[in-house]
Amino acid sequence: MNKIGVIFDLDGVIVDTAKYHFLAWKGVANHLGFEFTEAHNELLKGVSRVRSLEILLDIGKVKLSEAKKQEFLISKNEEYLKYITKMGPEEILPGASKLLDTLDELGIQYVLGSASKNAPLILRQVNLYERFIGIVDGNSVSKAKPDPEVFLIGAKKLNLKPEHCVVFEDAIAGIDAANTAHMISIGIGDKQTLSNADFNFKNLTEITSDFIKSLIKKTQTIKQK
Ligand code: B16
Ligand code: MG
Repeated sequence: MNKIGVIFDLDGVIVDTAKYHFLAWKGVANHLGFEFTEAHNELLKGVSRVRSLEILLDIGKVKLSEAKKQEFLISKNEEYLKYITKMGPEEILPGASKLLDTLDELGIQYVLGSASKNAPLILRQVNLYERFIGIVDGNSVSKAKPDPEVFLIGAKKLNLKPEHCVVFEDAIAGIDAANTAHMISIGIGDKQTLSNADFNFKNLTEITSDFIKSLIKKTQTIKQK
């Protein structure tokens, strides 16, 4: 059997931290005097912290000095950490632990590929940190998704060619990054939103051992081309 490896996004795939990002960004917006809705929050999914602030300021049509932006980036993260440090294993999204078990059984290694600088802390909070053979997070990359850097570093950690890596992602930018890296992209969430993905599932409970085995076959076909 040919070897494949898996790269998991964090927020929206393993845990739902978007709700905590929302509460923290809403606090910033309200402080600046405008409303920030859940629909606005959709625009921040998979996007880096700095880019998230730029999007939020565009929504409120607010201009800030660089020094003020830094202050808000720090205060937003402090607020976000209040929620994160209360997280526990019960917040692992349905199907995630079982999928890791399936990968373990099949001898398939996995790493994390997240935009979040808080990714190691979050994985520790939910007791999953030790299961990943590598973590690529917002601290390890110079270019954010949709740039493929985060996943290409992940492939190096897996010691695999990009064509043999499978990416689980919930954000358009992440699917685009995986596709640009020539990896197999799996969209988790709304099929229409993630129409660029090679495969689509509502959530990880739908991923079966047979599906993973079919991906192994698929990569063998790629090799024979
Ligand atoms: P932090 P992911 C992303 O996580 C979130 O989806 C995105 O909303 C957030 O802005 C980004 O991490 C940065 O997070 O402020 O903790 O560094 O989906 O790439 O796992
Ligand atoms: Mg995500």
